[in-house]
Amino acid sequence: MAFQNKAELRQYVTETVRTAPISDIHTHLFTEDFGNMLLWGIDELLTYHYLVAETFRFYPELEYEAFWAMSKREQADLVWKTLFIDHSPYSEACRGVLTVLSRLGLDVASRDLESYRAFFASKTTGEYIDLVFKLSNVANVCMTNDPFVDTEREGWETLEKVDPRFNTALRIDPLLMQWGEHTWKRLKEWGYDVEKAVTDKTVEGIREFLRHWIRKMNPLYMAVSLPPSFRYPEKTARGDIIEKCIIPVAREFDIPFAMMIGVNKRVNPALGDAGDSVGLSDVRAVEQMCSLHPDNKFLCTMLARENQHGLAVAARKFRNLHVFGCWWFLNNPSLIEEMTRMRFELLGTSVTPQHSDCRVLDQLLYKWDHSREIIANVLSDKYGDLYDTGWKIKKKEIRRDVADLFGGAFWRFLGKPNPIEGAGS
Ligand code: RAT
Ligand code: ZN
Repeated sequence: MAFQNKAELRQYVTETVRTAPISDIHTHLFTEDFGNMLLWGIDELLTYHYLVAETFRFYPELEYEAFWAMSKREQADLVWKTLFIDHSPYSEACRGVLTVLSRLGLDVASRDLESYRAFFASKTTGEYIDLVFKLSNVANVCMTNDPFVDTEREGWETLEKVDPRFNTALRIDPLLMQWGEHTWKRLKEWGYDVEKAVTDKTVEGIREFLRHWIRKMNPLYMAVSLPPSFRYPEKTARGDIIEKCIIPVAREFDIPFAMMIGVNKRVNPALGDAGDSVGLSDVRAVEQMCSLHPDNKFLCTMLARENQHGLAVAARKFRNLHVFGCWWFLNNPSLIEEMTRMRFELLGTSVTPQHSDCRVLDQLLYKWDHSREIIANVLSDKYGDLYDTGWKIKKKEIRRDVADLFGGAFWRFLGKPNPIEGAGS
């Protein structure tokens, strides 16, 4: 039955977006098998690096080392006192903590940190994973699997089967960003016949390394975070490794190369993970990549707000490019709204408007709740514009489109079946 008015249409869109299962295509979450690498609970939520950065702003005299020397619980206490009690917690990262508590049924009004701690202490990891997946209605997440991290590499040695709710992504930053400094030595230690120069022998060694991890992890894509200075093609070890190793191996296994571009790493190293910043990047590099390698697939997200329009236009030119997410400093309501509106106008449903980037499992609850609300609003406006032309949108078409935006378009781009059963029907 057709919608009688725009209010009815909006209500249906909102409900559909609120309840659609999601494939979250980029997170830093892990399965239970990886032990401590999977972060969850109130102390992890409060010490999320986004909140650590905000806390330091209130203490010009606090030594960075003094903060890092505190226990996790002490750090969380300080963040709570500073950002939630001494000041109002309306920054997006703070608000997120409160959304999580509220979604778990905890009494946010009580401001009783100890009672929240008691709630988490009563849960086992397995139980809590089930609960968060259920409450967030996220069907599956993609991990960030970095073989250069020792604990992760060791984890893979004994892992037999990966929990099907967790997909894998092979993350290769050190291969591209620090080859000449130390990565070549690590590969050599691991038995690959490589040298510092990117010679034919090195190329073959790196390819073997990639093949080994792709066979082991079965990743959906290979990913890297790149600085604003990234150009392509470029006459550097990085440019050579991309061209001679990443591109052919990605094609061999038919997986995309995901470029996350725009991070100025460690502008304030004392802040640790919170010390990275943003810079304007070159969309032309992405266009060149897509143009020079038409038989490869590329995923891309960029960190600077100013790059978003160019990137969406690039995706109109290159069908081997799939744009995703409102990344990191862009994951704020005002910017999600602006970017989503612009992307829908330029790309229709052939985009993945959001990923969560969760580092703490519980964050699935807030990141997706907040984004669902914005996406529903933008989508309602867009269908409303169609309604005004006399176009009669059907409910099943809305369900189809929403399923595309929450993973369907991504899986189609990969050329793999969407694991969410009956998605969009
Ligand atoms: O958003 C973040 O947590 C960042 O620290 C990064 O991890 C970023 O998302 C990345 O994947 O490099
Ligand atoms: Zn990330």
